[in-house]
Amino acid sequence: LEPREWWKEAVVYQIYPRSFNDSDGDGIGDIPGIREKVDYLDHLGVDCVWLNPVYESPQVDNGYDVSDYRAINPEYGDMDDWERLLEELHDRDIRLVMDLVLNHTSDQHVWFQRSRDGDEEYADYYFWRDGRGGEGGGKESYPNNWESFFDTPAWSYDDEREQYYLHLFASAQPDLNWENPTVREELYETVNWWLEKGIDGFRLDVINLISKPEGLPNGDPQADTQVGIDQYVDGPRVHEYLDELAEHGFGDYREEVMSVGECVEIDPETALDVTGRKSNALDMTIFFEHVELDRDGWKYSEWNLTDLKTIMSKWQDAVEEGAWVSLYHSNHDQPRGLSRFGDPNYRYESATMLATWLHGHKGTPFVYQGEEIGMTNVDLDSPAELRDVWAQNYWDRKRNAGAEFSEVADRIERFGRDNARTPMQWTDGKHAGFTDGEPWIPVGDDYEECNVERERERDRSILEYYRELIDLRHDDDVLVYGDFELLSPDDEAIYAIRRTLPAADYELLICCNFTDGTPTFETPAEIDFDRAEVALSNELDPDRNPREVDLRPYEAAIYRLY
Ligand code: TEU
Repeated sequence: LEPREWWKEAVVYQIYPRSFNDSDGDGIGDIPGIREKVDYLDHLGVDCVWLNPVYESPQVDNGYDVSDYRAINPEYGDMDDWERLLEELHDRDIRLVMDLVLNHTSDQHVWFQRSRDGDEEYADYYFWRDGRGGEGGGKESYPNNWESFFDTPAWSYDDEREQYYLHLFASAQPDLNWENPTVREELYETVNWWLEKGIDGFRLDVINLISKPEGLPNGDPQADTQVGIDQYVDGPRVHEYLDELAEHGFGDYREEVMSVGECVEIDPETALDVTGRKSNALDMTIFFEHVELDRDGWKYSEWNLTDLKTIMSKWQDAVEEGAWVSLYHSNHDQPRGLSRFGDPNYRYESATMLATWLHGHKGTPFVYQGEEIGMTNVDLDSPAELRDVWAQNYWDRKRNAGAEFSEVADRIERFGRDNARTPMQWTDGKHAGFTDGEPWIPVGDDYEECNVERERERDRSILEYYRELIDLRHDDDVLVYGDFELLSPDDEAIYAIRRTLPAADYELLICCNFTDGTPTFETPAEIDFDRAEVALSNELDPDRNPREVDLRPYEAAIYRLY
């Protein structure tokens, strides 16, 4: 067995605080609201909570624009509330991982304010550049041709400092200049400050964007995604910075904490580099290839199951070589996995199938709030319902080019980030039990049917299935540490996995029907079903001999083969 690590054995539950539970009726989720649900998390059996940013922030990007790293956003509560939450989680053996945004701050951060005011000490905290052809002018005058992740140029002009500043996300999120050693030290101190408060790790936001190449050279104008991506992703000093972060930021906490790096555009080779081969700050990466399968920016592109198999297998090979990963199909940036890879018409079957499929791989499973009750994408009635800055920018750009909303609505409904950010559906009561006030974002239409309370009343519920799946992982080393083998790679309907561990006296077979049809599962000849035991299944009659059986729509099962 490879060395045991708590974060390999754990299931992580992701909380998007703005939309989880509102305790004070202002329509915005908060930390006391999370505390009311700690027993819910305990019952579900998760081992760790990843909390999206709760720091002081003007909330242009819902907290990814931090104005004070050491204060709690007043809408969410205060530091006492946060400390109490930590304590209550720890009382139930649930760990807490904070989301650190070190690539950029808010433009309301005092560092940026001073930097824009021309304060000497802060002058180089950010990337300030003169325009190329006259100040404040059009596109031609930007310092280079880079574009942001959010559908705008990567530069904005500041009237005060009379220069452009770089932002790889919204214009209210200026990029920090990691070239400046003082900036780095400030950030490492912040990291250490949080660790001393007793947290159990970090999810590091867009951590592979922190190093920009010297001279900020132009990007390839023909790039598939935004221009500049070939320059600012995995920059030249990224490993040096990561090692420094591990040493100065994590320090003595390095071994015990979990460190998850969100790495945009990452491939398996780079994942191996950042999880130990070249630098040592990350235990695992969040990769993107599987959630980019069906899209090209805002455009839909057809996908099929064999492509998903190819991508996942490639990443499972990387895990085998040492690049541990976060396993997820949903998060706060992605449309709901159930709407995307499953079928809301088969809510129970396809939500549980996707869970089985995901947890069947090698890596640490992440459950995004609402996934465990089968929440889906939402309809968008008008641009007034848009909350996400990225979707708003996209719509602005299209509108300026003369488009009608109806021309972009489909795409935003399919891929918009607001899909994942609607309030958690607790009950069939007013606003789904999320708030007594007016929710900051509309509640999903299906809340009467899809909510925690209803799930608890059902004989077979998605919620209970998740509980059992998580429980299964807790005493199954094969599920955590077993080698991964993909079976029937060419099958377009069935995704089947075999997990083996030399030390165990059984192996696992995970079988998932990704369709609403009834395909036949032709078990590979080497698999002996004579002594198969069903560990978990979403099928009422799972004991029928799985060899050459017709699967039911979205059927999923985990078998133990002795
Ligand atoms: O996300 C980075 C990122 O790459 C996404 O914005 C991505 O481009 C988009 O969701 C399409 O998949 C992180 C955070 O998770 C996100 O919420 C923040 O908006 C962003 O960084 C900036 O901090």
